[in-house]
Amino acid sequence: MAAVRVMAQRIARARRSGLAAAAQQYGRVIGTSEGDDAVLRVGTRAAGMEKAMAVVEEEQQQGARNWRRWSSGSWIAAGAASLSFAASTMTVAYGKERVTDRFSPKEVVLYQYDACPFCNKVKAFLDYHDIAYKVVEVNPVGKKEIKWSDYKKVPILVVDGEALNDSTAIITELTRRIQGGNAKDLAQKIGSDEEEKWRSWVDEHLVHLLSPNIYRTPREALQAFDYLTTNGNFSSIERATGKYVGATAMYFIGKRLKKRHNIIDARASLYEAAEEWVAALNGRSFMGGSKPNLADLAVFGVLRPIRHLDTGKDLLASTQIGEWYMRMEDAVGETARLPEEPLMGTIDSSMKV
Ligand SMILES: N[C@@H](CCC(=O)N[C@@H](CS)C(=O)NCC(=O)O)C(=O)O
Repeated sequence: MAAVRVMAQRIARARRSGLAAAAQQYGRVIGTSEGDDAVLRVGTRAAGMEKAMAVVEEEQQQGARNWRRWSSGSWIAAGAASLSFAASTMTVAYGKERVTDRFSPKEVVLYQYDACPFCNKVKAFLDYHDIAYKVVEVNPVGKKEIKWSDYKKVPILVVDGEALNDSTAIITELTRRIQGGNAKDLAQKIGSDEEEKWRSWVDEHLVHLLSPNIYRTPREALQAFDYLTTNGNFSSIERATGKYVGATAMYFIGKRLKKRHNIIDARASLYEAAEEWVAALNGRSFMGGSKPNLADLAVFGVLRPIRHLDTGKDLLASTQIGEWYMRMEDAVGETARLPEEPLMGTIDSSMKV
């Protein structure tokens, strides 16, 4: 238990140095901004968490014991799903929908957190339409990269100097521009009723199932934070401490969010949502028919960052969503993200949709 005591002392030090507040920021990366106050409260309570850390330690040991057995089982299932998919789609190839003839901005810059589901919705849209974009990875603790913006969440998409906020609004606006519609005509219909209904379902239902799942157990919370801190923009001190402080805080927050959204069993609810989506496809390759529509891109976008976590692997192995998911991977294809280079141009933050 010495290790647990050391961990509790470290967390207490982290609390004093303001890292509990940082945990709040880490948690938002995948978890959305809901439950912020709760994250802070739980984070600052972390000093007295010997018991919780003992659970983490026990879970980690148990996890290590089960790891080989678990992961091989899950890979076999995923492998079987891919094989059956390969067999069933041998003659069908899905591809991007290129729009450069209708929409070709000079510079598109996405301010994001790499693992944020909303940012990944926007990336799925840009990748699928092959709209080249640069990425600025925002540090969730200081957010200095978006100091210029009044809007303090990500994603923010800057299109030729004009800042667009909110994933759904960004995608709607880009679609309107691709379709050549009038940007000011908000009544103009973008998609079918079905498409709009399922886009809302993603924002109002599906995203809320992510945090309770990826932070479901202490081991999964650590796995998620390992991924977040490895891929996100963090200083080395934030990276070293954030994983433990953040994972601990989010483990408890995941439980609160579960309650808030009336989720009894996080995995069961996620599986149910996946089956609901597959049922809505009703035998179609995509909700959009032979090619993805905005609902397909939204579901795919929010699931993509959890794909390689336990939640994502379980989801593909335990539900029928795998075949559609792989068709989406095919259709969305390679990323349209440009290699990094210093940013040019100016940002007009007063122009928003
Ligand atoms: N409705 C927004 C939600 C965006 C959102 O909540 N983003 C989170 C990251 S996943 C965020 O920026 N939270 C605030 C923060 O990190 O301070 C959208 O669809 O873009």
